[in-house]
Amino acid sequence: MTLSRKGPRLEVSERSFPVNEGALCRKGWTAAGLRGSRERLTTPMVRDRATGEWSAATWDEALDLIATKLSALRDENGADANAVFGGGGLTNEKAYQLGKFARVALGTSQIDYNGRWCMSSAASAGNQAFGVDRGLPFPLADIEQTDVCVLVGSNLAETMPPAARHLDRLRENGGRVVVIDPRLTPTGERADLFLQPVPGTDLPLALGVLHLLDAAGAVDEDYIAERTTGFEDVRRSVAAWWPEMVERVTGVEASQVRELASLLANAEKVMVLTARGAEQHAQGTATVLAWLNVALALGMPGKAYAGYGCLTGQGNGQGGREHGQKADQLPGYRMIDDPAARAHVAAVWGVDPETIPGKGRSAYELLDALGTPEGPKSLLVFGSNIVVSAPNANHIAARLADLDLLVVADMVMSETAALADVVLPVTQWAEETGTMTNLEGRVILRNQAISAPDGVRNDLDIIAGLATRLGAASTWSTDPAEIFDELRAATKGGKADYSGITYDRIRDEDGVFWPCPEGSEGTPRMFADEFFHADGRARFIDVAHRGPAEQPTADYPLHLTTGRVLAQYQSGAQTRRIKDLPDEGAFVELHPLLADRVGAHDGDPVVVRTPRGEMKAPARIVTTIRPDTVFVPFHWVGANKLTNDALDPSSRMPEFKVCAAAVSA
Ligand SMILES: Nc1nc2c(c(=O)[nH]1)N[C@H]1C(S)=C(S)[C@@H](COP(=O)(O)OP(=O)(O)OC[C@H]3O[C@@H](n4cnc5c(=O)[nH]c(N)nc54)[C@H](O)[C@@H]3O)O[C@H]1N2
Ligand SMILES: Nc1nc2c(c(=O)[nH]1)N[C@H]1C(S)=C(S)[C@@H](COP(=O)(O)OP(=O)(O)OC[C@H]3O[C@@H](n4cnc5c(=O)[nH]c(N)nc54)[C@H](O)[C@@H]3O)O[C@H]1N2
Ligand SMILES: [Mo]
Repeated sequence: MTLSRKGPRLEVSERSFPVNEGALCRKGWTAAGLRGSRERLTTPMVRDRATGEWSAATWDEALDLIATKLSALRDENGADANAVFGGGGLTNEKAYQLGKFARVALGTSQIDYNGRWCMSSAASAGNQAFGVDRGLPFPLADIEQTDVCVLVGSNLAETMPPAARHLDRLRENGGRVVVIDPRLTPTGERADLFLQPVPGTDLPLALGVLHLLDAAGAVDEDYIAERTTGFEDVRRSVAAWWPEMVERVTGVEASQVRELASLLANAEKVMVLTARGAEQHAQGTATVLAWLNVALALGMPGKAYAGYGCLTGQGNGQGGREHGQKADQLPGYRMIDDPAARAHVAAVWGVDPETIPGKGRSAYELLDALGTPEGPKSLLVFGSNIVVSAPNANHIAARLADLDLLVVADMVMSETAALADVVLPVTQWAEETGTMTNLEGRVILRNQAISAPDGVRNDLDIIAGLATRLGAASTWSTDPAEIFDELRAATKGGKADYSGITYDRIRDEDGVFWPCPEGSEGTPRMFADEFFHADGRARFIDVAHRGPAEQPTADYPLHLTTGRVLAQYQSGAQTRRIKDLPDEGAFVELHPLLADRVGAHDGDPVVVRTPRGEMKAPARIVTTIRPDTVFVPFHWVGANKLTNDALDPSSRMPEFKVCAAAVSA
């Protein structure tokens, strides 16, 4: 993709790049629409708490005000009084610098980011099973060469449209596609086998599939013996999961469970890919582990054109989780409670390891603590629209209101920015340079193509401006190339080792895959010889089905699930402001049988209630959804007033994908 400036308009044109072959989705083609838009913020704004009125401020005024307040809060309440919230859309350089800013300039442990709501369950499962978390341990295009590709809770035809071609080519090559989703989506329409479980039951489905594979003698005993540990416990626990029992729990017919198992048993190469449908649950990690166990039992991970992968979401969803904006991590996917990791990173930062704080609260727990006696008193937000995208959003809005200081850096007045005390206008993608790490672990470089509007600043300038005002130790470059060099040193020897990657190499090679120590060519395909645990083996982990945290009741008899539509992105902060994209508004998808029961008519408003809140939106009556389930997209304010904030015990992922609900006309 190249960008050129033709008059005042920015044009996006095709460029062949190995990952997308020049293709973009509709949102990509129209992304330049925000450039020059009246919606763009171009001056720092300060809000008067008493009157609610906004006034423009100079950058010095705004940054001085923030730094003074942060220092005062720290003096009065300790360093953890200040908190930071980042995003998986930030470049690696920004994510790195934000993590360093929190630990060094603020001295706070309280930093986390929206990736915790994205692929953290898959990350946690990958770390447990493989000893490392790289979304796809192989290039995306490998999909075309497998025999059976199982998509568990992914609607990639609408969420990664350029990638849908790989499914089409796989089928042209004679391969099969399996899609598991409570809704028959455009992705499901591409499937040879489509299974439609009750939301939150992918885990028992996997147990049932493994039961059948084992009973049929289709597990790879040699691979299990040579490359893994822990299978015997898993074998024992799947023994009870007969197809008829799976049918009772999941709503998937026993014959379909058998069909899936036989498809897998007869394939040489199997790829199991999970996405948010399977992962955004209070048992998300266990669910991914259950599917990973299926892949391991078949001997797939490490085999060419086969294995397990997570379809990571945001532009920099992968890099965003490697460089230290997560509460428990330091750069290079190092853990913050590991003394050797602390010593290494402290040396790069030029600080005493003792001064680096420990592990902080996870995203939802952090937001839940804001403004409480024990919690942070300020929050700096970079790259997230929390009040739309956090679960149980009414509660989170109330927590934000109790803060002494809320600062939001954004390019538009998002719903969260509108609640802030200070809003800082930032540059967007085409106006800045930086690296991102895509879902394949490929580090790519996004070059600045055009100059930024007058008055806006890069996040890196804001971080440096605040760090300097706070009298922080270390150095605070604003040059992405310089920060990338520091990041390389900080990641050296870590799991996500970038030390052999340079901007020049990325340019020359169309991206470089980590791990890439100095002198390495990079690693497009992982696990061919060994996994990342010390003994080189993968782990089977025995998991049991508990079911969603909130079960239907007489008052809330339905399952509510949430997700995405093609034309909108995330909280909609950017896409709802782009005129070339249809802004249809929220809707409630329900089956005709359910619509009849509650007296709903297509297009007429219905009310959805859960124990946490309610919303009203037009009904969209479709035969493609289970009759016991309703679906609401989360791009518009509303869906997250309903969602449950139950968290996964290991990833701390909220249960966005299922809760109990009632619908009325
Ligand atoms: N158009 C568009 N594309 C996007 C984004 C966007 O906002 N808009 N966001 C990006 C980001 S950050 C992400 S994380 C990805 C997400 O990409 P996906 O994971 O593909 O997107 P979702 O729509 O959240 O969920 C996928 C599917 O899960 C199904 N589902 C719901 N509950 C369950 C369940 O219990 N089990 C199973 N098996 N399926 C279930 C939903 O019906 C939905 O079709 O998309 C990325 N791409
Ligand atoms: N119910 C429900 N809720 C969900 C989900 C779901 O499936 N269902 N999915 C979850 C998932 S997977 C995700 S990833 C989250 C995403 O939800 P959010 O974290 O809210 O993500 P965005 O809407 O992308 O918000 C990014 C904000 O940052 C701004 N921004 C973009 N780039 C930059 C930048 O470089 N610097 C700065 N300072 N700002 C920038 C944008 O204008 C926008 O306001 O939502 C989660 N919430
Ligand atoms: Mo995401």
